[in-house]
Amino acid sequence: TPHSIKFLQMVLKTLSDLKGIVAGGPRKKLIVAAAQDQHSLGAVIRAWQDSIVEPILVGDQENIRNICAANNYNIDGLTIINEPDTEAAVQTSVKMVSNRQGDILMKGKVGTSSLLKSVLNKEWGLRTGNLLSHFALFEVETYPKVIAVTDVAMNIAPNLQDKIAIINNSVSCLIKLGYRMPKVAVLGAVEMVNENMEATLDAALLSKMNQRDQIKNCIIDGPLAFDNAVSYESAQHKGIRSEVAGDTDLLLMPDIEVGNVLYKSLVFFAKAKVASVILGARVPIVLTSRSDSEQAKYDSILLSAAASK
Ligand code: COD
Repeated sequence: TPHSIKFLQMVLKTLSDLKGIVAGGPRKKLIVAAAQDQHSLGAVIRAWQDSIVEPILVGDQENIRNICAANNYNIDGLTIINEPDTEAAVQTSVKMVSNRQGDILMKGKVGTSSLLKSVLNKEWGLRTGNLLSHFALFEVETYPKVIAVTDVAMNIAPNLQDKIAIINNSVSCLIKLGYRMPKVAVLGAVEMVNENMEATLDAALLSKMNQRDQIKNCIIDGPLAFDNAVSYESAQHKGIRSEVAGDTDLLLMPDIEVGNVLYKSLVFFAKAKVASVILGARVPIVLTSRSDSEQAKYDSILLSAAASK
């Protein structure tokens, strides 16, 4: 598009482009909390063999060794800190990152809320004063580039201030991935401001704040409905004049239900590939869920390595 040419926009076409961004850089120290999980171990060991991370596995050593033996993972030379108790393994992992012994934190066989509670611990957690938010990248056949989506997993019902923080976290990450002035679509059910739909009011405010440079380093437009956010044709059909419509890099979700359902429909119905990370803490956090594939966990490690630059 003319706009992209103006800013020499660099975009990711596929998730495998992430490897080009992190390969050859310094290895990141990856702390895995409760590492006794097969898919997590498979992904971590692959990223280790690719020289992208230096893992430190915290968890049930016997269990970790058994899983690796059963799957022919060669872990000679890998650091394991034996901590069979899950809660203690999480605490140890978070404290190691607090003490600057880790560049990335990853969730193993432990519940999401248990890890997040440790991360948010006021004495030894990983707070920075920023809002923490979830950032996901999807590769889907029907869109010509990777599309980022936030927040589909952490912030339940973000208010305007939270949405600004979520955009800022995401835009900083996109810039680390090589983007300049990423295009942000603030989603609603419709593209007109409707005073009964709060998402459309927030979207209009965010767009104006962006025009006035209160939110920088990106181009925000909204409200946009999903179709005109991702399709020029739909936008033209509706007569929408927008730099973002049809060329979105980042979709901002109104709340966790919309976000999570979109996430899962992309993966289950559209067979999208996904990588995700929690941003805004002292370090990026890989917090994939049990339903994510080993490939998704691997791609999420690459994304986190890029985000930790
Ligand atoms: N960023 C920074 N600080 C936060 C955040 C955040 N996103 N959320 C809470 N805090 C801080 C608060 O300021 C407070 O000091 C403390 O943490 C506790 O806050 P609560 O009581 O509002 O939070 P919790 O502990 O009840 O819940 C925090 C969760 C992140 C666990 C909660 O928001 C949550 O359950 N989110 C949804 C997670 C989920 O179920 N995802 C499903 C898809 S995988």
